[in-house]
Amino acid sequence: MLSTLPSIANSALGKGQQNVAINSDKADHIVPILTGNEFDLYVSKKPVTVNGKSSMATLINDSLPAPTLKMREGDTVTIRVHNQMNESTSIHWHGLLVPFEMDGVPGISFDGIPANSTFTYKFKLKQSGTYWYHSHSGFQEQTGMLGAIVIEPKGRERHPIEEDHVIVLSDWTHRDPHNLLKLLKQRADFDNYHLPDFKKNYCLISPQQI
Ligand SMILES: [Cu+2]
Repeated sequence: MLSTLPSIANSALGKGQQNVAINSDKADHIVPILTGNEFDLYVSKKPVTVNGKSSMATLINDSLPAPTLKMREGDTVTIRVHNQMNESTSIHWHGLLVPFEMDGVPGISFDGIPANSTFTYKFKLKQSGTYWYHSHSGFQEQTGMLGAIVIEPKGRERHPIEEDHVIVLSDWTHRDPHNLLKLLKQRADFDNYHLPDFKKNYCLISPQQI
């Protein structure tokens, strides 16, 4: 299975590299795929360059978006999340049926993963399919902390396929997400350039009547 991100990014960070260049006009971005039943995810804040402009991102294993996790139904998976940031973090396993204490939403069943510490998630996979995971802390998801999960069925695929591709799509803003939320609270249509234009639409239907 390949996990590709055409038209968003060109490369994950190389080891020891401090800045990752993301070019929306390059179509060769490959997101790392981690497989098995034990995973180590390292969360860090690093500067990324998107379309020539630098901003801070929240990366897992230096990848934007986060690596695709490939698992197998019926396995018990152990996922160690190493928080290398000076702020707390969390991971929500979106759509997965997990024990409540493994759900990963701070304030409900756990307190989050404190700065510079490790939390180990462990749960049995009771389902198969394609899902995603993301931070549930601060604006870390908005700054790149999200990725895909693929759980292969225990038995045979219902519809056998030769190749499986996962595409992750997300928005990117150079604006600080705290600031963006503040602006959206002041004006709900802030940054929305696609509002319906009644006059223009009506013109298309009946130009002579306007
Ligand atoms: Cu979620």
